[in-house]
Amino acid sequence: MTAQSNIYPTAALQATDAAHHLHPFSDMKSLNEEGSRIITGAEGVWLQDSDGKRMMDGMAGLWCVQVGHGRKEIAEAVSRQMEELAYYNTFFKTTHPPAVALSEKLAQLAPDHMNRVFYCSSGSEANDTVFRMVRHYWDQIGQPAKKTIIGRWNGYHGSTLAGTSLGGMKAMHEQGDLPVPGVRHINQPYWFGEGGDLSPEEFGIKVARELETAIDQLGEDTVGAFIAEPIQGAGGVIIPPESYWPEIRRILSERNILFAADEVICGFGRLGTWFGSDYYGLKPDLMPIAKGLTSGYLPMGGVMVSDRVAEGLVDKGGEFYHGYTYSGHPVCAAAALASLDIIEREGLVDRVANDIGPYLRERWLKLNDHPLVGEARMTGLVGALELVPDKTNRHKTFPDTGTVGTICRDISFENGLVMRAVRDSMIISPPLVLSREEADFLIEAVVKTLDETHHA
Ligand code: PXG
Repeated sequence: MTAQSNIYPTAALQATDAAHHLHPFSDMKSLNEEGSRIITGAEGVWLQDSDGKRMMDGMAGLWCVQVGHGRKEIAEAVSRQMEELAYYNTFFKTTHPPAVALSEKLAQLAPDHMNRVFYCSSGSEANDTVFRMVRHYWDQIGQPAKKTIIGRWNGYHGSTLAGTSLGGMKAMHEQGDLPVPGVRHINQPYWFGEGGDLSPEEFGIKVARELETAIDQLGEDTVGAFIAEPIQGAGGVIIPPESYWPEIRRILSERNILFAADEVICGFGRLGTWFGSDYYGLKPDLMPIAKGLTSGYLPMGGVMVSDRVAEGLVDKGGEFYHGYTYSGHPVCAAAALASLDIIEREGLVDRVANDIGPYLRERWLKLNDHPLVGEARMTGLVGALELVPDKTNRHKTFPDTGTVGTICRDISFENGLVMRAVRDSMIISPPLVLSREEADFLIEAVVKTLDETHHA
């Protein structure tokens, strides 16, 4: 990265930003008082801000920059596609080469029984598509009563009406009378926070069986689908106990409902497999994807569809009245193809499984010894640290939830590492190109940050 420090008028940009820009998920009053951090450039796993400060991007942007920042191959592919065909739609019996090529590529990468994709521009739109597709599918095959979708408390599926509703973020539901009708929630497999005195394995079985109970209470003939992230991301990197997914798989195999695995974060190598579903041996009917699909270089999402669902959507005939102006956008598709090409060429998925993933995990799990850490967990390249007031007692939490997490996050920034705080846990999800030296830097920055937070 060329060092262009201090050529940006930070204060003036902050003032204009405060005057005109409403940020997502932000308390605008306090943000405007404090001033936004202005990111001006990025290369590999490193960010640079308007004051010339260099920081490691421990969150891969927002869980999406799989191939790292500043990849010329993507910029060039995008530029070429812009010149050739910057936009055309995929409605009204048309398509274009990038959409065709990407669809074929995704069908090749996805689990064997998933061979089709419906495009949109984000993970939220992907889950709105899931919502409508589930109902359309059951209508098509003559079971229109199967409308209810079961999600999980503290799951995250986006910010649109359907995304918010399927997700289980109570604070989001409270703003505007959500969820919409026809959505139910069961508990999440969050052993550290909610497992009580059960062992992780007992707890995994217990919460999985809530799915069985919910289906039976609602009546199997009224339930259309269950939606879940293989590992919950925004909810705090909730890695389920080992007993959880096998028990869910059993329940799904005995009940006739669809399963949507939300792969927006777990997809494209994050867990050391192409999809989280591969990691856990799941057999989804629908797979919402976004983020890592283009490594965040351009906005694109989609829903991968199983052959079973395609029977209802395709073979039965009839139009699905659903689609977006930018469904399959040629330039976004070109970015996706270029990013997937890098992931394949550089063997990034295998690297996460067998090289940098285990390397970072071994060091991350040692953080369990720190006096502030109740649990360190990591799968692939996504991890969390539970900060606690008393490491001998998992049930004790800080009195003002979120305060210590926020302090720790701010100290981490100062130490040159961007981590995300969820309540009082610290999250990392770095780019898949992270080197061993960079992993060492990350761990050192975390140790320093934990020490300083502990003494703050
Ligand atoms: N599903 C999952 C599993 C997600 O993590 C979405 C859907 C929605 O995607 P879009 O592209 O509409 O944002 C997400 C997004 C955070 C954070 O702070 C997480 C997400 C988005 C923004 C912030 O952890 N996840």
